[in-house]
Amino acid sequence: MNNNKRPIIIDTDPGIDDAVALAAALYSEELDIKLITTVAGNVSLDKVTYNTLRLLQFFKKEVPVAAGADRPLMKEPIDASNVHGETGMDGYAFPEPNENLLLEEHAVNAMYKTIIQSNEPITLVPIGPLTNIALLIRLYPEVKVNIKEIVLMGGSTTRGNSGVMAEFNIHADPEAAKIVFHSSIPIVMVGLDVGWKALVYPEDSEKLKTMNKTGHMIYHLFQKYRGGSMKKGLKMYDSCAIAYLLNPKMFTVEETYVDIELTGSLTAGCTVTDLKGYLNKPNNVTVCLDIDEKLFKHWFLESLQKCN
Ligand SMILES: [Ca+2]
Repeated sequence: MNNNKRPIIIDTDPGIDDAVALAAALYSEELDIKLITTVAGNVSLDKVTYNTLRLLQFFKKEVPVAAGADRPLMKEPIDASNVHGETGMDGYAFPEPNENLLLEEHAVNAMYKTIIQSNEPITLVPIGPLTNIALLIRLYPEVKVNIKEIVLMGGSTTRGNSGVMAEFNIHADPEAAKIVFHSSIPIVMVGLDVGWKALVYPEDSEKLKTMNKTGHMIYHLFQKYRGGSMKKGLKMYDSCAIAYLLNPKMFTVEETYVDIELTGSLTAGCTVTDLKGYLNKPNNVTVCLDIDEKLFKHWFLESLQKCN
């Protein structure tokens, strides 16, 4: 194993765009995925865990998987099967999963052990609701010293995709997001501002179809994905978090203060991003404001080219 690889834990809810992000991460020479944890989000915990195991079997990659929270901390779950299909990954006949990769322990305990035992600080990459990460911080605050940063897909500095002002992952569990954003761990928010520009068009999808086995699989998932439309571009939200890990230079970022609206009658789940300093609070987040679309597209296709 290459010791220069960056150790990460991915917390995920596959989800079609999660599946694409996992492909890019699993075949990267620069990332060492120590653990994959699952969280209820796009679809139920059982389904996202099953999907994660099916993906690993498809990729022939052996990474331990631990199932986490089956619901948000406080609110009722939001169902996103209208975006990702009934199973969360409709459109492709996957092999049966390798259940041996599934740990018996809860995701939060598995994360704790992985972080505490690591010689090098771990980067957390949540690409679903932040329930597991919030529980980890509350149950085991001692892990903070060995977390390098949290690079998360979520939030928006402008409008939402789940509520008028709320992005799905934050909206799904705003209380968890509040705990994470106030944890004092360095946070990079890779949200809708960049996800809306990380687009895959029909001509890109056609390239994937014949690229390799993974490209073929993703091509078929894309036929069922409602994160945008193929004509106007499919949004690769979760892949942006992986892109940031590997190539932060393609992003325009700003350090600022971000808080989560919990009680707004119309705006609960909004990531209130104080770019002009009205709240006079210390910066707690590095916010991605823009992405170089051409560099992203190049990185995206090149990453999937490396897959089986
Ligand atoms: Ca996701």
